[in-house]
Amino acid sequence: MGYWGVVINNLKNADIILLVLDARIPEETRNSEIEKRAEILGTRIVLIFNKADLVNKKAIKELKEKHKDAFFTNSKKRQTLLPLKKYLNKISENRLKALRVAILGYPNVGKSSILNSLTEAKEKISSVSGTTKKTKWIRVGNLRYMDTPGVIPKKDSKTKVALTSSKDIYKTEDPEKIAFRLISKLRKTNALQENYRIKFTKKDSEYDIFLKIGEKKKLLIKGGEIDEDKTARIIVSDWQRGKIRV
Ligand SMILES: Nc1nc2c(ncn2[C@@H]2O[C@H](COP(=O)(O)OP(=O)(O)OP(=O)(O)O)[C@@H](O)[C@H]2O)c(=O)[nH]1
Ligand SMILES: [Mg+2]
Repeated sequence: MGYWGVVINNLKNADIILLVLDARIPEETRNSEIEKRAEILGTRIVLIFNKADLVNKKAIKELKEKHKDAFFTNSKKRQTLLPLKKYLNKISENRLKALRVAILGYPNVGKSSILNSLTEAKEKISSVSGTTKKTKWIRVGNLRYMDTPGVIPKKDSKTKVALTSSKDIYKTEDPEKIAFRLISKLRKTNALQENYRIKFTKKDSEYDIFLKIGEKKKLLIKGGEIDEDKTARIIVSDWQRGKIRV
């Protein structure tokens, strides 16, 4: 079965879908292919804004207002999963058959971490994307959870895939392009100033900001110039590994 076939199969075997998003970039980590297909099948989708610990309170508040039915989690802290657990228990309680809960989303958003925190499962988690290779079922009482490999929409560009932490930056060509895109996104927040302790103004280009980070981190090549390849990989890697809060 091809990749999309596996996804369809997972969707068909689910009574409810937990679509896990990276709360730092929720729009980029939604998946319209999955959402459309779920709508056709009539399967309920619940949005989970995971890695909420990496997002400032004001932004979380705005997201909560916009997505009243969603859940906000830090899957490393079990108690943040309690409202979701309660919600699932409630819908599963009077069912004759166990409620099948599929955990779907981009690679690396924290699907397996969520499963581990919702249950006593000990699925492998890692900052390297593509950790979960096969669909796996875990049964707890009247709930059957399905952990799934991450899904990247077919139409996604390479840059977007790297931004969503789905492709390891050390295995990517042209890391500068991805770093510039990330800087362009993050410069609207205080994330870069706070994380790298740099200062810049509206007049600075993405490239200027990029060089300031390389300089601050002393990423130099012989002759004192900034090592641009290394700087790009470090910035994107920091992002992918959750070291940059927004
Ligand atoms: N800060 C933070 N990091 C998280 C959170 N959830 C997961 N992570 C980290 O994100 C990385 C990916 O977590 P996984 O649970 O392996 O993600 P996944 O979606 O199962 O990934 P694949 O199996 O590759 O599709 C790991 O380094 C986790 O420690 C969270 O809520 N907050
Ligand atoms: Mg996984």
